[in-house]
Amino acid sequence: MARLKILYSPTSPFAAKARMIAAFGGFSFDQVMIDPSVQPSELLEVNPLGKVPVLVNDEDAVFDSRLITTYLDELSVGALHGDSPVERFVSQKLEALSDGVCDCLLAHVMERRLREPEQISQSLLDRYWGKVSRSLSLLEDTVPGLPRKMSAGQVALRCMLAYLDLRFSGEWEQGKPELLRWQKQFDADRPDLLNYLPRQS
Ligand SMILES: N[C@@H](CCC(=O)N[C@@H](CS)C(=O)NCC(=O)O)C(=O)O
Repeated sequence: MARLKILYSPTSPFAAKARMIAAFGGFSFDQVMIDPSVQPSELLEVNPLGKVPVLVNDEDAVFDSRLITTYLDELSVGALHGDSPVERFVSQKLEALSDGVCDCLLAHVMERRLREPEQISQSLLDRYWGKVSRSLSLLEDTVPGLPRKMSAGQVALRCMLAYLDLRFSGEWEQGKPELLRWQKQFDADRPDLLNYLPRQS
């Protein structure tokens, strides 16, 4: 198989997830760091949406991150989401929820970053945070029941928690002992994957 290349930015939770899932699946890949805020031609040539991550092989460019997971899962004959239909559904749902939280967190960051202070909509920020907060409560109840065997969905969850730590440190952890415990266990189980977590460049 042709060598894979993943275009990423260091702070992106979606790009972190794509790289981590590729590593989790045992794929070798090259990483190309991109600054999507300047929409470089190298990015637009492979993704007209101008977003990272993009996975590139000899034949095609794959985006968005959920499709990258699906693509890598198919190449691994289903090893990333799990064997049984139930396992696969649990993993895919966890990925969908984690990605949805990242969408809200990113929108929250952008609302504050791109607008003049007097134009920032507090009701929009509250709406985004409500979605995040409800999702974290559901995950707090869910993680104790997750299997120890790691799945792509669990990798997506770990990336989402790392993005919370990066942008909302001190604002989400209260009342979340199970999530914090789960995160610690993930890090102990797979220290090799932690290099890819979103971080300030
Ligand atoms: N749903 C997409 C979201 C990707 C995304 O929003 N990427 C951000 C970085 S976190 C980006 O590239 N933004 C640049 C832009 O929107 O112009 C995915 O899962 O890949």
